[in-house]
Amino acid sequence: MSTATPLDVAIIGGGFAGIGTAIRLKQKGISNFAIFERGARVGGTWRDNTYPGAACDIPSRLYSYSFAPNPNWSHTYSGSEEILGYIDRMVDDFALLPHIQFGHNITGVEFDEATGLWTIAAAGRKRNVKARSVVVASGPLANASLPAIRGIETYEGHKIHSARWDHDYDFTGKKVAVVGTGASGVQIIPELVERAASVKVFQRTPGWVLPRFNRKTNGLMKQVYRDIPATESLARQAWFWGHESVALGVVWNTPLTRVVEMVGKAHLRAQVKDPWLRRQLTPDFRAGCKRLLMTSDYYPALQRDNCTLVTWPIARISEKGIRTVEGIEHQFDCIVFATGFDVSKTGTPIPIVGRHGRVLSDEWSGGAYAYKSVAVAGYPNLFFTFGPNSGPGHNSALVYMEAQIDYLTDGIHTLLEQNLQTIDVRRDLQDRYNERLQKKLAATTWNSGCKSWYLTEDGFNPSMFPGFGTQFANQLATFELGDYIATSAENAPTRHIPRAAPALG
Ligand code: N01
Repeated sequence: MSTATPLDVAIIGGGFAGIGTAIRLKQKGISNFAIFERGARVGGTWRDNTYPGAACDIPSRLYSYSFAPNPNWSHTYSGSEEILGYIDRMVDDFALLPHIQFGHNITGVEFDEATGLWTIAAAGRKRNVKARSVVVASGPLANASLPAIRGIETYEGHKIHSARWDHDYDFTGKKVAVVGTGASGVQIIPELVERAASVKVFQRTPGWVLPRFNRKTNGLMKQVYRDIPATESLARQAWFWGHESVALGVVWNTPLTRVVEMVGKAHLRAQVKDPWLRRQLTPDFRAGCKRLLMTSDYYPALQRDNCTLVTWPIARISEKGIRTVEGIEHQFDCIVFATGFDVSKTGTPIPIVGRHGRVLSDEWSGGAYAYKSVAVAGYPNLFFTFGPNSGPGHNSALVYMEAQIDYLTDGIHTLLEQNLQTIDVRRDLQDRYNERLQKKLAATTWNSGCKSWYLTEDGFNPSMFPGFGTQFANQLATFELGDYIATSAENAPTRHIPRAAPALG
């Protein structure tokens, strides 16, 4: 059974991308939309990642939307709580709450050729919702991933994943292990050494660590940002161009990559005096290949008396702790897994069935691809945020997200205003776009030989955009209907404006 009147837009996910999409739709006069959120509050990755020390390593003025500026950021870089507060505030300021359906875990979307509508199904709900267009805004870092280490299920102590923090667990006096030294691990470790009796850090691959200088924004500056909004926008521009300039050394494997590495090595030398520890912490891959780690607290934390770095590979997890390959069993009260996320690079976040029963996860089995990261031929009126090849290595993900949101909401606006039944991206354009993209990726640091969550097992890169943020935004600056095959809607559903988003019963 389905609800009678179709939505104009169904947005899947109430994180940064879903909320940004909703704001832009409203600003374009589209209000017949719903956000389906599986959790009980908005915020996505910033709702889920509440581990101690969780913060963004991109300056807040740039890690926010230009259409929702915040003059009140407390520091250059903000913690997760402040970022979550910003997302909550956007919901209030743009009156989005009536559009949000919480507790709706979308289990699949399917296109119907006859009506030109998508059917959206949610777990445990008998009724489906129909929508003329869908925005998949569920994000790549939504599903926490425990590593497939032998014996992990036999461990009798406490297990915590960084993205599912247990705030009731008291670390005081505890023997703790941290597995993983990526962007999350390096933020957690400095906090845990303050609380636990001992911390052993299990490092598989040392990353490139660059210093991060966080400054408090004083009251006067906040006042200036509030009173003269142009200053806030100027500051954002300055941060943007500063990050853009880093692309030359981080995105591409160039002589400037060596300069980034020199900065990383100088930081290591300045903070770690012991040559053996320095050696253990020295990366053996090009800077930028894996995500750069921005922290000035990590190396000092590792050298605290109660902290030990373990570089022997893990053989298995036992009932009492972690056994490394040389045969030592390290015993713990608690193991913290900062081991990242289950990123769907070769499938789709939810089952997506397009024209003539085609299944997107089958088409993406060798690696995901799309046209300009947002649309896929054969799946009309459906758009992705943070879709294939939209990741930056050097700039703010929100700048990239904003460009996608503006483009796809223009597309939806065109669909509705011209009363089209479908807009389906041209396959020839999509193929040409991806051929060029993959050629360009070959010259980037991400494809220079390390293993990361950006790549599939076969080394295909469906994650990152090989260029400057400016190029990414420019390619999405105008929604060209000519790039799509459009069909008119003789019997397109009549639009109506509901008072609140429909729940799936
Ligand atoms: O996850 P990761 P993360 N045995 O996948 C190790 C964003 N983020 O949660 O490098 C032993 O990067 C793994 O080792 P290796 C950001 O986009 C942003 O830290 O694969 N170790 C690695 O050290 C980031 O890229 C912010 O050899 C194992 C770690 O676990 C993304 O989230 C802050 C293992 C996983 O690192 C993910 O970051 C935090 C095993 N079996 C996160 N399996 C900002 O500030 C995995 N590892 C914006």
